[in-house]
Amino acid sequence: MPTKNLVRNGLGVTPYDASPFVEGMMTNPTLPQINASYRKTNEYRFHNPPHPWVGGGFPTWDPAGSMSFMASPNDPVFFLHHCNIDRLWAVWQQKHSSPTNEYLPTAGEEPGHNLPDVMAYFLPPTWPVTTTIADVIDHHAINTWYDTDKPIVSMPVGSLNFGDVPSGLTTYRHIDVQTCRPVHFEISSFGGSSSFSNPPDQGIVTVGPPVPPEDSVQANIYVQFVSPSPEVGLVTGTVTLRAYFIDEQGYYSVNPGDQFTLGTYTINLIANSIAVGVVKIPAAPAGREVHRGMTFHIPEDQLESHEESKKKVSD
Ligand SMILES: [Cu+2]
Repeated sequence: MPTKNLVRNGLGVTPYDASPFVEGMMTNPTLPQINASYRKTNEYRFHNPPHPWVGGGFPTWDPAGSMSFMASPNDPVFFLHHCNIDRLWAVWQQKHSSPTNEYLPTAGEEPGHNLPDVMAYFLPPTWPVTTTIADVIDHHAINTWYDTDKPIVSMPVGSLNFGDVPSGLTTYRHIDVQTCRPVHFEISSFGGSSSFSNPPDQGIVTVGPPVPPEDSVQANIYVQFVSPSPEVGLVTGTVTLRAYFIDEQGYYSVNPGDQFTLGTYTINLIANSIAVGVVKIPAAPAGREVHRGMTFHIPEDQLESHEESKKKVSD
C-alpha cells in the first residue's frame, strides 16, 4: 500500500505526463517513465496497489474479493479508493498550478486521451457520454471541494478608508475566503503613520470552514486608528497581512504540520483626522449659528438633522 511519504513524494513529480501517453492493459511503463510523469505515478504508485491489497489476490483469482478485477466497482471500497485518487490529482493541480504543468496530451494522441476529447472507456462509446476531459479538469467548477484543497483568499482592491475620524476609531476590511479548512490571518507589520495599529485584543483571526465550501466565508481584519492630534488632516499608512493554513499532510509545505502561507497582502490605509465636535465642510454658508464657541458649518442636505440637534442643545 502507498505510504504517506510515498504519496507526499509522488505529489512532487512533474510534469503531468510525458510520452508514451498510452499504455495497454497489462503493459506497465518503466520505472524511469513512472518517475517522469505524475499521471503514471498516480496510476501505478497510488491507484494500482490498493486494488489487489483489498482483494482478491492478484494475479491469482480469489473469489472472496473483487477489487482486483474489472468487477471492482462491485466493492464499496472501490468508490472510497477512486475518490481518493481524484483528491490527490486535485492536490497535485493546486500544488503545481502553472501553464507548463497542465494536463497532457492536448492533441495528437489516441482518441479519449487528449484534453478536448470525450471521456470514453470504449471507442466508439457504448454509453451516451459527451463530457470531455477539459469539462472536468477544474473540480471547483463542478462543485467539488476536498478537505485538503488549498483555500482561496480574495483580497479586495483599494484603500481601507476610515473617513473623517474625530478620535480613536477602529474599522475593518472584509476578506472573502473559500475553504474546507481553517484559514488564519495575522497582521505582520504597519507602515507610514504610527497612528494605525493592531487592536490589542485581535490576535490571529481564524475563519472557516463554511458549509457549503463553495460559498465564501468572511474574515474581518480590524485596524485601529488614533488621531495623533486634532485637525492633522489626511493620514496615510499601510498594513501588511499574512494568510496561512496548517498543512497537516505536508502536501504543499515542506513538512507535515507546517504553516503554508497563502499570500502576504499590503493594504493602503487612509484617515482624515479632524477635531472632536467639528463637522468640517468646505465652502460653508456665512453666518451660521454659534454654540459654545464652536462654529457649525452645515451643508443644505444636512440642515434637517442639524435643526434637530439644535433643539437638543437648547433643551
Ligand atoms: Cu481503480
